[in-house]
Amino acid sequence: MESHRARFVREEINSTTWEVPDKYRALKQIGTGAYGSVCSAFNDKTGEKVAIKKLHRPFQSEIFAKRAYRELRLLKHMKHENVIGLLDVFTPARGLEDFHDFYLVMPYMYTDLSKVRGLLTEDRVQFLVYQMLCGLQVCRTHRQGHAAWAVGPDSVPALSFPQYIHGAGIIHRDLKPGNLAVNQDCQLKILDFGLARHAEPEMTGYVVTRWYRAPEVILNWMHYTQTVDIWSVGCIMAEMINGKTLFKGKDYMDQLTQIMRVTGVPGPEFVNKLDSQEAKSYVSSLPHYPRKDFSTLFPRASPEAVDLLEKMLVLDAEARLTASKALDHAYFDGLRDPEDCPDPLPYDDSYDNATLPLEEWRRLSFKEVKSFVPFPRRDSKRRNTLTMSQ
Ligand code: N61
Repeated sequence: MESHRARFVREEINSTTWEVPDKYRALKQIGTGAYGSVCSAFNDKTGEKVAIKKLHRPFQSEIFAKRAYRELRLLKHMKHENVIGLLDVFTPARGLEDFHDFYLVMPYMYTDLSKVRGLLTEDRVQFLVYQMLCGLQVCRTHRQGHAAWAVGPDSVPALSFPQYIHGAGIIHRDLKPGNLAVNQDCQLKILDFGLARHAEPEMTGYVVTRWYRAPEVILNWMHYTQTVDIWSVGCIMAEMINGKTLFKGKDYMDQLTQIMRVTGVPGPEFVNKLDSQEAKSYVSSLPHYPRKDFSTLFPRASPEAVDLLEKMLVLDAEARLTASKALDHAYFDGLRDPEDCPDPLPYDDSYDNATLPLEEWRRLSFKEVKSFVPFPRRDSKRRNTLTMSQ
């Protein structure tokens, strides 16, 4: 079946073997973790700089294989300029028999929001938040997590990762400045580096992995929905305006305390929505706090920006704005263009919930690699007038 198989070259990079078509030159490792590593490279045929991700032994277990398959499916699906997408995917394997690795190729992104220092002007904040919301809008989701509230012996809620039950759609759950790639011209793409495990140590203590997470996610309060990502957008927008992290908790409890000092302690209508008795009793036991005045909290922000933040940073996930409602907000008047937010394509996530034998994940992944068709690139249009530098 194979007609024009590319010539592959093999190279050792930081004790990992990379086997890539010879058009990819000058590989340099730019990230690594338990789940894989990423190299920058040049595509000799097009002259463009790319990022190539190699998963670490993707078929070592059912869990790794399912994760690998999911990333491949998600990236293949994404065809919007505010979400990372795939330029190419390849495997050096000649057939299913020797298929053990695949490589994901995407546009190289020069930096991310965590590396952008200093205060951002209002037009930049507005444009960046607008792009985050357009990106999220195409990921539009109805997926829900089932969460259990677990309280440890010292009354610190323990983290128990949710298993997804879902409909169609994609929830990021880990939106933070480091997962928002930006280029010099202020163009933003949502991605998910996800190279490290987000198990206990990464989520404990004074860590960025928790500062942008919605309270219902970090504390496993309830089934959660797409608005967990809107909470993160609120935190990121607040940080861009004030130049410092809004909820820099030193542990779970401190994080929750800091959040409630801003949002206020919720009343009984909210407590009733919590799934577990422990969660209910904990929240009802808190001393009453009023909601902070957001215009005092964000003195540099315009009234529209303050109003949008007030509607995103709401403790009750059901009362938080959705991406599409947020895009309708007056803050984006003058920026809004229906072309930026095409209707999302249906995403078949029926495998996301499946338990399959390893060999089946491997077979499905092989099929996805082989059926990849590159997406015609659309030139970044209009509004290239903004830059990240002052
Ligand atoms: O971004 C991913 N994977 C990914 C994206 C998503 C959604 C945003 C669609 C939800 N889910 N997942 C799992 N992978 C990835 C990210 C960064 C990367 C390599 C792979 O490294 C670079 C990419 C571009 N430029 C520099 C580094």
